[in-house]
Amino acid sequence: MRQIFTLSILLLVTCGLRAQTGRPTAAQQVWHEREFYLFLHFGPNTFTDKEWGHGDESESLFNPTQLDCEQWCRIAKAAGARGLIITAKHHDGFCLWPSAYSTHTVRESPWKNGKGDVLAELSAACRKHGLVLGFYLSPWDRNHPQYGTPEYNDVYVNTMTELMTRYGKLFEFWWDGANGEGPNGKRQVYDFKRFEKVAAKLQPKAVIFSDIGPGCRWVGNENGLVGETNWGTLDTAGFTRGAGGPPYDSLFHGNFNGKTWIPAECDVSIRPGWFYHKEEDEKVKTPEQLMHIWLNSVGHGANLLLNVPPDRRGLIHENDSAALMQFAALRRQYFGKNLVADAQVQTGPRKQPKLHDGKPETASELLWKKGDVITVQWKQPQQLRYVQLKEYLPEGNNVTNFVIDIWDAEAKTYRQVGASTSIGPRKMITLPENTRSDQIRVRLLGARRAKVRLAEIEVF
Ligand code: FUL
Repeated sequence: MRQIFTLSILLLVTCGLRAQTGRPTAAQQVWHEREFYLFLHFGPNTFTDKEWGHGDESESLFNPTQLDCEQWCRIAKAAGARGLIITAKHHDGFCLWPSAYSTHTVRESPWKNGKGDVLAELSAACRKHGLVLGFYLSPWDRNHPQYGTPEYNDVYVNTMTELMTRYGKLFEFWWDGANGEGPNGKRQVYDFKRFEKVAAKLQPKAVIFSDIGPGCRWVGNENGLVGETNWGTLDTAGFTRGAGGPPYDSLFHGNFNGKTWIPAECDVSIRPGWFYHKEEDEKVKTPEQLMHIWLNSVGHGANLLLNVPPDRRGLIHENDSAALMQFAALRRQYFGKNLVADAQVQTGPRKQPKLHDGKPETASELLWKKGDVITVQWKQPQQLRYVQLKEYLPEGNNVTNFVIDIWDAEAKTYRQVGASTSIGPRKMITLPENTRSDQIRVRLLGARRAKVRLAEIEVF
């Protein structure tokens, strides 16, 4: 009896641990598919030209003249973004919704005579345009009188509850790491354990962003770049959010032996600042700069959160919108035609239809130790520039090392044109310019285990 009891405890513990052994949860798998979404920094700073408001800004400053969340959504959609995350509250404490737990909100502003709610308008627009929605709720609050006292944790939970119960399903929730002093000169000791519980209860499918997750991790920089070697796993033991976060290297690359799946999200602004400043109108990133970011974020298996701050009108500025449209056109031009559609894909004599059916949920098992090599063969030589591989997501990252060769018809031999390490959700390899061949092959040189499951191979 006792043995059975011990055995079941052991089983429970092992199964419990398995859920923690570095594989994405169902919610994280859905999150990975979001790939690219926009960040909206908007609030009093938009009107004062600051990046970090002090919290003493008058509510009367907040008065966008043409605020139009549908314009934001139309632009996001046309840019190929799948959603939006807005600063419901930044460090200055101003709430873009009429919170019952603050007196520093849209309700106290002249916008719509205090009857407006930016978040309600945005959630309606997102629903209409088929986009997902997320909120940034800064724990640091330079306005709230209770900041720096235990009561502020109640305030934070209450505002979080408003956000998580009023505006429909959220796909992500953002906990920024900044923790400065409040209006009374005190710093807050955040009750993150409690915040996590509330989030898990109210929005169990929302992925929570922070330096240590639990849903996804900061990548250690604000340039929109993640390491070419990018493990979805992270070790959080001993680390806290903010100043006590994991070292840069861990955030940038993940931890190969990390226990928990906490994948990277790359956040970056299309302008030098996070908030709109007129003097930055000519400093919007070019489509080529955005493409560089894309290849080094999405192309390395991370999600990309690109900030496009609305201006004082409450509109996305023409220059930002133009850059986004050209960036989308560039992606269509680069990745519009997957050449694998007209190719034979095999490992040895075995055809591998699941590797190029466009469905990441179907995968082929490869025995890399037995030398399984994927070959992609065309009837005619092709101009080749990018190869993208995807592992079967429910199993996390397993490949550790692979190379790409092309058949060199003149030299009658294979020639290596690319090599990399992790794959996970995605890995895009840029081949040398003017690569031309009728055959490429992918050789797996290392993995965590003898069998790996690949979901897709794409060639552009
Ligand atoms: C940082 C904040 O301090 C910045 O103002 C901005 O919101 C950025 C995304 O996160 O930590």
